[in-house]
Amino acid sequence: MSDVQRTLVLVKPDGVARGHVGEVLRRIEAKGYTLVALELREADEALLAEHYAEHAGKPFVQPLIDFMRSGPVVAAVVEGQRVIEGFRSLAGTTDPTTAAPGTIRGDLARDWGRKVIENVVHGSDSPESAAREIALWFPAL
Ligand code: RTP
Ligand code: MG
Repeated sequence: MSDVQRTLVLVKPDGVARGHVGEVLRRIEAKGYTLVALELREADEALLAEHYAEHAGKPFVQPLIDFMRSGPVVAAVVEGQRVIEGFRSLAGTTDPTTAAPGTIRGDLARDWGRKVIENVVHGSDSPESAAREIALWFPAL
């Protein structure tokens, strides 16, 4: 059964600063997914507080927002059959130290001993999150 989805992908400031934008997009395209929107931008506090609303109140949320404001991010909407799950699989698990080699986080990220986990990319975790996040980052879509 057809289950074409859209997901929000972010290349986080660590990924942009370390020159991994092309590599992340290359992996998305090599997998066969389609880019439907793409933008380099600086996210503000309000956008990030909304984006991370599910984490409100957790101790890492403000350090996370500060990290996400430390430089530009690349925001993309990516489309494909089961792409939400598929991109999470390409990204690897949250902690880059143990993320599997071959995944974006496993190959391109590591623990730098900082306040928040820096792991190069974000991907929406469910159809509901994807719809909410795409509306937030790309309201014209
Ligand atoms: P993401 O939302 O970025 O795709 O990552 P995720 O689903 O794998 O992880 P999530 O639990 O949603 O956490 C969002 C991001 O917050 C940072 N984080 N830091 N204890 C910590 O220092 C901590 N826990 C989470 C990470 O950047 C994580 O990706
Ligand atoms: Mg998440």
